[in-house]
Amino acid sequence: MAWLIPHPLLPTSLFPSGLKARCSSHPSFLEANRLCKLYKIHTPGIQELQKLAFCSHLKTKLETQALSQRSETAMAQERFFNLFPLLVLVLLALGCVQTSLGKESRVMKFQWQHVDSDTTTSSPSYCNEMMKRRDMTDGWCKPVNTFVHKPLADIQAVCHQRNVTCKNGQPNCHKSTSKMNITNCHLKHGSKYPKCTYQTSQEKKYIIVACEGDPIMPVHFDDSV
Ligand code: UMF
Repeated sequence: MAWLIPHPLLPTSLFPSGLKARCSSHPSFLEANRLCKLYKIHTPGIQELQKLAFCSHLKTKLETQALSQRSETAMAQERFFNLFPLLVLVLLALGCVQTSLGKESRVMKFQWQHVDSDTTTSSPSYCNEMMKRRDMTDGWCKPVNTFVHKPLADIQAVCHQRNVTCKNGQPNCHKSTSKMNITNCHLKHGSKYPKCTYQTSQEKKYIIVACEGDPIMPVHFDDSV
Protein backbone atom coordinates (compact mmCIF):
# COMPACT_ATOMS: atom_id res chain seq x y z
CA MET A 1 0.00 0.00 0.00
CA ALA A 2 3.08 2.29 -0.11
CA TRP A 3 1.98 3.78 -3.43
CA LEU A 4 -1.09 5.22 -1.68
CA ILE A 5 1.10 7.93 -0.06
CA PRO A 6 0.46 11.13 -2.06
CA HIS A 7 3.35 12.96 -3.62
CA PRO A 8 2.80 16.74 -3.40
CA LEU A 9 4.86 17.37 -6.55
CA LEU A 10 3.05 14.93 -8.80
CA PRO A 11 2.95 16.55 -12.25
CA THR A 12 -0.41 17.33 -13.74
CA SER A 13 0.58 15.20 -16.76
CA LEU A 14 -0.36 12.26 -14.52
CA PHE A 15 -4.00 13.23 -15.10
CA PRO A 16 -4.62 11.37 -18.34
CA SER A 17 -7.68 12.66 -20.10
CA GLY A 18 -10.50 10.15 -20.45
CA LEU A 19 -9.04 8.10 -17.59
CA LYS A 20 -12.35 8.04 -15.83
CA ALA A 21 -14.13 6.74 -18.94
CA ARG A 22 -11.53 3.98 -19.39
CA CYS A 23 -11.28 2.99 -15.75
CA SER A 24 -14.84 3.50 -14.60
CA SER A 25 -15.80 0.02 -15.81
CA HIS A 26 -13.18 -1.51 -13.52
CA PRO A 27 -14.59 -2.38 -10.04
CA SER A 28 -11.43 -0.99 -8.40
CA PHE A 29 -12.21 2.47 -9.80
CA LEU A 30 -15.18 2.79 -7.48
CA GLU A 31 -12.95 1.70 -4.61
CA ALA A 32 -10.39 4.38 -5.60
CA ASN A 33 -13.07 7.06 -5.57
CA ARG A 34 -14.17 5.92 -2.16
CA LEU A 35 -10.57 6.13 -0.86
CA CYS A 36 -10.14 9.57 -2.41
CA LYS A 37 -13.26 10.83 -0.68
CA LEU A 38 -12.05 9.40 2.62
CA TYR A 39 -8.68 11.00 2.08
CA LYS A 40 -10.28 14.43 1.44
CA ILE A 41 -12.40 14.13 4.57
CA HIS A 42 -9.46 13.24 6.83
CA THR A 43 -7.00 15.80 5.43
CA PRO A 44 -8.94 19.07 5.28
CA GLY A 45 -5.79 21.21 5.13
CA ILE A 46 -4.18 19.70 2.05
CA GLN A 47 -4.03 21.68 -1.15
CA GLU A 48 -6.64 20.86 -3.81
CA LEU A 49 -3.94 20.16 -6.43
CA GLN A 50 -2.19 17.65 -4.15
CA LYS A 51 -5.46 15.86 -3.51
CA LEU A 52 -6.19 15.70 -7.22
CA ALA A 53 -2.66 14.49 -7.91
CA PHE A 54 -3.00 11.77 -5.33
CA CYS A 55 -6.34 10.64 -6.70
CA SER A 56 -5.07 10.63 -10.24
CA HIS A 57 -1.96 8.73 -9.17
CA LEU A 58 -4.16 6.20 -7.43
CA LYS A 59 -6.39 5.78 -10.49
CA THR A 60 -3.38 5.42 -12.81
CA LYS A 61 -2.00 2.67 -10.58
CA LEU A 62 -5.36 0.92 -10.69
CA GLU A 63 -5.53 1.26 -14.45
CA THR A 64 -2.02 -0.24 -14.81
CA GLN A 65 -3.05 -3.06 -12.48
CA ALA A 66 -6.20 -3.71 -14.55
CA LEU A 67 -4.18 -3.69 -17.80
CA SER A 68 -1.63 -6.16 -16.42
CA GLN A 69 -4.47 -8.41 -15.22
CA ARG A 70 -5.95 -8.26 -18.73
CA SER A 71 -2.60 -9.15 -20.34
CA GLU A 72 -2.20 -12.11 -17.97
CA THR A 73 -5.63 -13.35 -19.09
CA ALA A 74 -4.60 -12.91 -22.72
CA MET A 75 -1.41 -14.91 -22.10
CA ALA A 76 -3.35 -17.69 -20.42
CA GLN A 77 -5.74 -17.77 -23.40
CA GLU A 78 -2.80 -17.90 -25.81
CA ARG A 79 -1.24 -20.78 -23.84
CA PHE A 80 -4.56 -22.65 -23.92
CA PHE A 81 -4.94 -22.24 -27.70
CA ASN A 82 -1.32 -23.37 -28.25
CA LEU A 83 -1.94 -26.51 -26.18
CA PHE A 84 -5.40 -27.18 -27.65
CA PRO A 85 -4.26 -29.35 -30.64
CA LEU A 86 -2.10 -31.44 -28.28
CA LEU A 87 -5.05 -31.88 -25.92
CA VAL A 88 -7.26 -33.04 -28.82
CA LEU A 89 -4.59 -35.56 -29.91
CA VAL A 90 -4.26 -36.96 -26.38
CA LEU A 91 -8.04 -37.32 -26.07
CA LEU A 92 -8.26 -39.07 -29.45
CA ALA A 93 -5.45 -41.47 -28.49
CA LEU A 94 -7.19 -42.25 -25.19
CA GLY A 95 -10.45 -42.89 -27.07
CA CYS A 96 -8.70 -45.36 -29.41
CA VAL A 97 -7.03 -47.20 -26.52
CA GLN A 98 -10.33 -47.45 -24.67
CA THR A 99 -12.16 -48.79 -27.77
CA SER A 100 -9.54 -51.44 -28.42
CA LEU A 101 -9.49 -52.44 -24.73
CA GLY A 102 -13.29 -52.68 -24.83
CA LYS A 103 -13.16 -55.03 -27.84
CA GLU A 104 -10.42 -57.11 -26.24
CA SER A 105 -12.41 -57.48 -23.03
CA ARG A 106 -15.48 -58.69 -25.01
CA VAL A 107 -13.31 -61.36 -26.69
CA MET A 108 -11.92 -62.44 -23.29
CA LYS A 109 -15.40 -62.49 -21.76
CA PHE A 110 -16.68 -64.72 -24.58
CA GLN A 111 -13.83 -67.19 -24.03
CA TRP A 112 -14.29 -67.15 -20.25
CA GLN A 113 -18.05 -67.73 -20.43
CA HIS A 114 -18.41 -70.07 -23.44
CA VAL A 115 -15.23 -72.05 -24.07
CA ASP A 116 -14.49 -75.26 -22.15
CA SER A 117 -12.20 -77.27 -24.40
CA ASP A 118 -11.14 -79.74 -21.65
CA THR A 119 -14.54 -81.34 -21.06
CA THR A 120 -15.95 -84.02 -23.36
CA THR A 121 -18.76 -85.40 -21.17
CA SER A 122 -20.60 -83.19 -18.70
CA SER A 123 -21.96 -84.61 -15.42
CA PRO A 124 -25.41 -83.52 -14.05
CA SER A 125 -23.66 -81.11 -11.65
CA TYR A 126 -21.51 -79.62 -14.47
CA CYS A 127 -23.58 -76.43 -14.87
CA ASN A 128 -23.88 -75.74 -11.12
CA GLU A 129 -20.09 -75.98 -10.80
CA MET A 130 -19.09 -74.25 -14.02
CA MET A 131 -21.56 -71.34 -13.77
CA LYS A 132 -20.13 -70.60 -10.31
CA ARG A 133 -16.48 -71.15 -11.32
CA ARG A 134 -16.80 -68.86 -14.35
CA ASP A 135 -18.40 -66.05 -12.26
CA MET A 136 -21.89 -66.16 -13.75
CA THR A 137 -23.59 -66.43 -10.36
CA ASP A 138 -22.03 -63.28 -8.85
CA GLY A 139 -24.74 -60.80 -7.89
CA TRP A 140 -27.36 -62.61 -10.01
CA CYS A 141 -28.08 -66.00 -11.65
CA LYS A 142 -27.38 -65.81 -15.40
CA PRO A 143 -30.48 -67.48 -16.92
CA VAL A 144 -28.92 -69.32 -19.93
CA ASN A 145 -25.33 -70.12 -20.86
CA THR A 146 -23.73 -72.44 -23.39
CA PHE A 147 -20.29 -74.04 -23.04
CA VAL A 148 -18.62 -75.25 -26.23
CA HIS A 149 -16.30 -78.27 -25.90
CA LYS A 150 -14.00 -77.60 -28.82
CA PRO A 151 -10.49 -76.11 -29.15
CA LEU A 152 -10.54 -72.30 -29.16
CA ALA A 153 -9.22 -72.17 -32.76
CA ASP A 154 -12.25 -74.21 -34.01
CA ILE A 155 -14.66 -71.79 -32.31
CA GLN A 156 -12.80 -68.71 -33.66
CA ALA A 157 -12.95 -70.27 -37.14
CA VAL A 158 -16.78 -69.97 -37.04
CA CYS A 159 -16.31 -66.20 -37.66
CA HIS A 160 -15.18 -67.11 -41.21
CA GLN A 161 -18.13 -69.46 -41.76
CA ARG A 162 -21.69 -68.73 -42.92
CA ASN A 163 -22.83 -65.19 -42.17
CA VAL A 164 -26.34 -65.02 -40.63
CA THR A 165 -28.47 -62.36 -38.93
CA CYS A 166 -28.31 -62.37 -35.11
CA LYS A 167 -31.45 -62.69 -32.95
CA ASN A 168 -31.28 -58.93 -32.22
CA GLY A 169 -31.18 -58.09 -35.96
CA GLN A 170 -27.43 -57.35 -36.10
CA PRO A 171 -25.78 -58.61 -39.30
CA ASN A 172 -22.54 -59.94 -37.74
CA CYS A 173 -23.51 -63.48 -36.68
CA HIS A 174 -21.93 -66.65 -38.07
CA LYS A 175 -23.20 -70.22 -38.01
CA SER A 176 -20.78 -73.14 -37.71
CA THR A 177 -20.55 -75.44 -40.73
CA SER A 178 -20.46 -78.51 -38.47
CA LYS A 179 -22.25 -79.54 -35.27
CA MET A 180 -20.28 -79.13 -32.07
CA ASN A 181 -20.29 -80.81 -28.71
CA ILE A 182 -21.92 -78.28 -26.31
CA THR A 183 -23.50 -78.08 -22.85
CA ASN A 184 -26.51 -75.81 -22.35
CA CYS A 185 -27.09 -74.56 -18.81
CA HIS A 186 -30.62 -73.36 -17.96
CA LEU A 187 -31.51 -71.82 -14.61
CA LYS A 188 -34.01 -74.15 -12.90
CA HIS A 189 -37.54 -72.87 -12.46
CA GLY A 190 -37.92 -71.28 -8.98
CA SER A 191 -34.16 -71.05 -8.41
CA LYS A 192 -33.38 -67.70 -6.84
CA TYR A 193 -30.10 -65.83 -6.19
CA PRO A 194 -27.87 -66.60 -4.27
CA LYS A 195 -28.85 -70.28 -4.68
CA CYS A 196 -28.47 -70.57 -8.46
CA THR A 197 -29.22 -74.13 -9.61
CA TYR A 198 -28.99 -75.22 -13.24
CA GLN A 199 -30.28 -77.91 -15.57
CA THR A 200 -27.35 -79.44 -17.50
CA SER A 201 -28.04 -80.61 -21.08
CA GLN A 202 -25.28 -82.03 -23.22
CA GLU A 203 -26.04 -81.65 -26.94
CA LYS A 204 -24.49 -81.74 -30.41
CA LYS A 205 -25.60 -78.65 -32.36
CA TYR A 206 -24.57 -75.90 -34.77
CA ILE A 207 -23.48 -72.83 -32.91
CA ILE A 208 -24.24 -69.20 -33.86
CA VAL A 209 -21.84 -66.54 -32.62
CA ALA A 210 -21.46 -62.79 -33.22
CA CYS A 211 -17.99 -61.69 -34.32
CA GLU A 212 -16.11 -58.39 -34.27
CA GLY A 213 -12.68 -56.82 -34.78
CA ASP A 214 -9.55 -57.23 -36.84
CA PRO A 215 -8.60 -60.07 -36.56
CA ILE A 216 -12.25 -61.06 -36.35
CA MET A 217 -13.16 -62.89 -33.09
CA PRO A 218 -16.34 -64.19 -31.40
CA VAL A 219 -17.74 -61.72 -28.86
CA HIS A 220 -21.27 -63.07 -28.19
CA PHE A 221 -22.99 -66.49 -28.12
CA ASP A 222 -26.28 -66.03 -29.97
CA ASP A 223 -27.86 -69.51 -30.28
CA SER A 224 -27.42 -73.23 -30.91
CA VAL A 225 -29.60 -74.99 -33.54
N1 UMF B 1 -26.85 -67.46 -24.28
C1 UMF B 1 -26.12 -68.63 -24.36
O1 UMF B 1 -25.04 -68.75 -23.76
N2 UMF B 1 -26.62 -69.65 -25.14
C2 UMF B 1 -27.78 -69.55 -25.85
O2 UMF B 1 -28.17 -70.51 -26.55
C3 UMF B 1 -28.47 -68.35 -25.75
C4 UMF B 1 -28.01 -67.32 -24.95
O3 UMF B 1 -28.25 -63.51 -25.01
C5 UMF B 1 -27.85 -63.17 -23.72
C6 UMF B 1 -26.83 -64.14 -23.21
O4 UMF B 1 -27.35 -65.42 -23.17
C7 UMF B 1 -25.61 -64.24 -24.10
O5 UMF B 1 -24.67 -63.35 -23.58
C8 UMF B 1 -25.18 -65.66 -23.97
F1 UMF B 1 -24.15 -65.75 -23.07
C9 UMF B 1 -26.33 -66.38 -23.42
O6 UMF B 1 -22.49 -62.33 -23.19
P1 UMF B 1 -23.33 -62.86 -24.31
O7 UMF B 1 -22.71 -64.02 -25.01
O8 UMF B 1 -23.78 -61.78 -25.26
